[in-house]
Formats: sequence, C-alpha cells, structure tokens
Amino acid sequence: MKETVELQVKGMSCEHCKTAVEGALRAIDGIESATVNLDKNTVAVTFDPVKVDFDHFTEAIDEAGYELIGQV
Ligand SMILES: [Cu+2]
Repeated sequence: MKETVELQVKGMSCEHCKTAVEGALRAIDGIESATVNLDKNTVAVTFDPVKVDFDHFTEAIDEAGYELIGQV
C-alpha cells in the first residue's frame, strides 16, 4: 500500500536544489518517487509506509542541505 504526501521544504531555489532534494529522497529504500515543485516549495513523495516514515524525509532533506518544514 503506497501513500503520497506533499512536504513543505525551505531553501530550494533552482534546478540544482530540485535535483538534490529529489535525489536524496529517491535514494531511500521504500520511496517510490519524489517530485519537487519549485514554485510552491514543495515535494510530493510517494512511499511505502511500512519502510519509510517522516523521520526519513527529515533526515534526507537535512543531509541534502534543506529544511523540512512540515506536511502541506
Ligand atoms: Cu538551487
């Protein structure tokens, strides 16, 4: 069973940021897709809730150099 959430991320400004955040999230086992919307400063994440939780999102986004504000 897959779930999709939309997350508010602080600090993304260009295509590089988009690629960095999407790449960091997609690298996690259990995350199926991650798509950044630069206009809205959000990333839509489709994931397996058995394998992945909010802490994984926070950690991956933080390691990429951005800040997860919360769920939209
Ligand atoms: Cu950038």
